[in-house]
Amino acid sequence: MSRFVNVAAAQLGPIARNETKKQVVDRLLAHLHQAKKMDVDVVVFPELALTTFFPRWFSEDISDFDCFYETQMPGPDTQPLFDAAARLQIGFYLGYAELVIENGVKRRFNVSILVDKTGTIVGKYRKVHLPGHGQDEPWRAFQHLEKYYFEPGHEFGVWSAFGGVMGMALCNDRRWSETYRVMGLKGVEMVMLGYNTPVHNPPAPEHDDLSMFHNHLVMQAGAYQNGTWVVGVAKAGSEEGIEMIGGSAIIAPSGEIVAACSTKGDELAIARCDLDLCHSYKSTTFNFERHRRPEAYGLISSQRGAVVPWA
Ligand code: CDT
Repeated sequence: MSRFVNVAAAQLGPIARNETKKQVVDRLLAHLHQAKKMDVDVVVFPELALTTFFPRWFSEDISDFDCFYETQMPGPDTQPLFDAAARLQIGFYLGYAELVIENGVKRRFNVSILVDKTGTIVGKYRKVHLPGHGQDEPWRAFQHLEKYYFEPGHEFGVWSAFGGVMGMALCNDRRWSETYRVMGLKGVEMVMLGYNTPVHNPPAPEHDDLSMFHNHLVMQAGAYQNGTWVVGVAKAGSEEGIEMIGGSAIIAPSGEIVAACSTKGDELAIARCDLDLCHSYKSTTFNFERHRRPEAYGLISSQRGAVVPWA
């Protein structure tokens, strides 16, 4: 049996700080139109795909940056994406910054949504693993203030869409095996994730040369170990003087990369993904019911940091 989903990894080149949301949405619409010509079912955009990666700058008053957040989805700037989805009969995953008022309190999250071919939101995910730091650290060549600009989400979900079990994650989530495993335990067949990864990591410059290797390593391992497709999509290139990795890739449940972007600009990588390929991994090597030993994994959910038992 085969259940095919045609997927596009819709990489974006840099988004300038002064680029308007309308200009960015026009770039996303160009991707949707081009993807439709190639019979794509769902287009995956990057993390924070509507703006520049603003957590690289500190502002004493957090609300100075409220212009980078969406207070409604769809909103006036993003409605054309939903209209195009319904008109073209094409779905999309979109990462953006969310600002909501809940119980009278302003809350900010780094989120993604999954939109189906009717232009309806079928799921929303709030990023769990926020990297970087929560205070101004001016010694850095540039900052990574996600812990300042966002609250963490608390759940990895899956949604029924495009004929399969779809999961969502965002950027740093892809480095953590727990991300994929929790979705794997919910039967995920395709994990969509957008990312913004600078080549240079100020606290660990010795890793810089390995940034692309690590990018693919974690996504390929997550795919194989959970028998799932993974679609990882970058915002790439030199954004406000910061070099971001590209390397957007579509990865099969075998762990193999089956399509990838080769530039640092706006580019589509497309693959015909058979969701039934997941079965051969989920029912053999990674038959969870048969082989997992949760009784040996208690620390994974009860303890955060590493503790040497005899120290
Ligand atoms: N956006 C995001 O999550 N980026 C991180 C950068 C880590 S370096 C502080 C990533 O994991 O790629």
